[in-house]
Amino acid sequence: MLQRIKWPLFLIAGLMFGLKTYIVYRFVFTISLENMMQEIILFINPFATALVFFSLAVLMKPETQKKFIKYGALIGTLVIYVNLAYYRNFTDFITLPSLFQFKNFSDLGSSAASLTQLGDLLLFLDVVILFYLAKKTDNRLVKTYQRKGKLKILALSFSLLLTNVVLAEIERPMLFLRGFDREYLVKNIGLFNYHIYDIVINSKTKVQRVLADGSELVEIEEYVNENIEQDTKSDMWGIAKDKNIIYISLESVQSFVINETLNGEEITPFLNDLIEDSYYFENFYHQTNLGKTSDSEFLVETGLYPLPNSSVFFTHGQNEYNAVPEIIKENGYYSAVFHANNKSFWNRDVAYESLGFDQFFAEEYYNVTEENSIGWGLNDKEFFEQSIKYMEELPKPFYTKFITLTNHHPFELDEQFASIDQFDSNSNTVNQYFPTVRYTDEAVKQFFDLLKQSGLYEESIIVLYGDHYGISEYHNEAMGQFLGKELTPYDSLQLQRVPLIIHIPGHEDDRVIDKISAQIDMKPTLLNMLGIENNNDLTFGTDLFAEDRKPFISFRNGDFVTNDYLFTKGTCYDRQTGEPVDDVSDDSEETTEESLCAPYKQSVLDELGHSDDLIYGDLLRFYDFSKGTTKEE
Ligand code: GP9
Ligand code: MN
Repeated sequence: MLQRIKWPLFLIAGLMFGLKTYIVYRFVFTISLENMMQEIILFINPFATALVFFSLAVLMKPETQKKFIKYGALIGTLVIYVNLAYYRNFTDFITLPSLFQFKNFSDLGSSAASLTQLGDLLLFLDVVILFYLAKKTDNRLVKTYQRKGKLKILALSFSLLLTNVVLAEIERPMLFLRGFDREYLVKNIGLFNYHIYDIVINSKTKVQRVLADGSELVEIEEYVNENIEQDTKSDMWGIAKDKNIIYISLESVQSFVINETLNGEEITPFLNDLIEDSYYFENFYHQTNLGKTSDSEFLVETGLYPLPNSSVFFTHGQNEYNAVPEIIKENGYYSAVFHANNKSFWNRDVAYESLGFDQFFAEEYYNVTEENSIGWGLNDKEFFEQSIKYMEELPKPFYTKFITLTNHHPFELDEQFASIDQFDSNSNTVNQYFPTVRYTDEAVKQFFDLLKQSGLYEESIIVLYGDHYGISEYHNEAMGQFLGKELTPYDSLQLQRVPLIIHIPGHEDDRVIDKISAQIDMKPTLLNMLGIENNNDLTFGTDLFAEDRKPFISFRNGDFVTNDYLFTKGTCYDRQTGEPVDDVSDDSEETTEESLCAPYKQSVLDELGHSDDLIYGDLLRFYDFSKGTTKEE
C-alpha cells in the first residue's frame, strides 16, 4: 500500500508527525484544557509546527530532502521521547538549565526502566515508515521545486503557524513576555517552539550574566548606603524572635474593600475585625508587574523590584539572591510555601529553590476534585483545611507562606458558595469580585480557627497582604460607580493599595498606620521583627516601623508616591486632595509640578535601574553579605 502513495514526502512526514505529536499532547501528557479555543490551538499547533519544519525540505535537492526528513523526524521523536520520560518523573517539561542539572538526569536514569513503556515504541512508527518510504520509493516522493512552488509551500505552512501564534496570543495575552507556566507554553505553542523560546530566553540571560563581573556593584552599594536606612532599630525590633511566621498572600485583594460595605453587608468582616487587633497599613501599595503573584513574592522575599519586561521568576529565577528564607535559615528557621496550584506555574519550583525555601507544598499535596474547586483550582477553605496537617509536622520555628487562589480573575463563584450579593454594573468582573473576596475572607477566618485549635496560633505571627490588584483600569467606569465618583489617574494609582495586616497574638499596641509603604519594605520589616541583623543587604526597602524611611514608593513604570505627592501618567498630584498640582503663579518661571515632584523622578529611575542591574547581571553572586563588600576573587 505504501508503494502507491504519491504525496510529497515532506507532506507525509508533516502530517504523520503532526498527528503523533497531537496524540501525545492530548492523551499522554496530562495537559489541562479549559475551553474550546485551547482544544483548537492544541490541535492546530502540532501540524503547523511539523509542516513548517518538514516543508523546509523543499529548499533542498531531492537526496538531501530525504535525509533531512528522515533524520529530522528521528531527532524530533527523540525530543518528544526524552520530554515524556522527564514528564513522567517530574510532571514538567525540560528547560535548558534543567538539562545541566545532573541530579535530575541521574534520577531519570535510575528509574529509566519504569519510565519506558512498551507503547513508547509506537512513537517511532512514523520514523520507520519514513525511512522505508525514503528507501523504497526511489525519488517518486521528492523532487526539485521551482521558486514559485517553494514560496507557495513555505508561505502556506508558515501562515498556519502564524494562525497558531495569533490564537495563542488571543487565548493568553502577553504569553511570550510573561511566560506564565511551562504547561501553558507547551499547550499554546507546542513542545518544539517552547524549547526554542526557552533556549532564546536562557541564552539572553546567560550572556548578560557572563558579561557582568561585579564591578557594577560599587555604584549600587553607594546608592544603598546613601539612601536606604538599614541599621536603626524600631521598638518592634526582635518582637517576633523565634516565633513562627505565617504569611498569607491574599489573591487580588485590594484595600478598597476593607471596612467597606455592599448593600449594607461588610465585604470583609473577618479582616475588618482582625485589623482592630493588628497593625494595619492603610497606605500600602503593591509594586508588581508582569509576573503578578510571583512578582509580589519576589518583592517580599528579596526586597528587589520585579523586572520591567518579563516575569522575573521565569527569566531570572535561578539567580543568587540573599532572600528571606536563606537568611532566616541561619537563625534556625525552616521555610515552606503552600499553594494548591501547578508547581511550575510562574516557574515557582525552580525559583523557590534559589530563594532557599525548604519545602513547596504544591498541587500534588492536595486532594483536588471538581467539587472542591472554584475557578483556578482548590477553593481557599479546603486549601487551608488540607494544609494544616502538613503545617503541624513542620520543624519549628517555621516561616510559611500561604497563597490563596479563589479570588482570582474572573472571580467566578457558584451562587451556593456566595455569602454576599454581586455588585450591579456593566462589568461582570467588578460585579463578581465582591462575593469571591468575601469567600477568601471567610476562608482566612476558618484558617485562624484551625490555627487556634492546633495550638499554633499563640506561638506565631501572622502577616496578611494583598498580592496585586484584582480589578484593572479597564473597569474604571464600573469601579467609579462603586466608589461614587469618576476615576482619575490619581484614583487609579490609589487603587493599587492592597491591605497589609501584621497580627501579633497577645500584643496590645495595635494601630492603623497611614504612612506610605509597599511590598519592597516587607523583607527588612520582618527581619527586624525577628531581631536578625541584616545591615549589609543590597535591597531597596526600609523597615515599616522605622522612623527614618526613604521618602518615596516607586512603581515599576516609574510612577511614585511620596508623603505629599503622587506622580502618575506624567502628572503630579497632591496626595491628600487628589488634585493635580497646578502650574504656578504668573511670576515664577518654574511650574510647581517641576519643583514638587521632579526631585524624586530621578531617584525613582535610579533605584529601579540599580535593581534591574543586580538581577540582569546576577550580581549578588559577587557580594559578601557578611562583610558588606564585593567578594575577593
Ligand atoms: C497561580 C496564582 C495566580 O499559581 O498564583 O497567579 P496570578 O495570575 O495572580 O499571578
Ligand atoms: Mn495573584
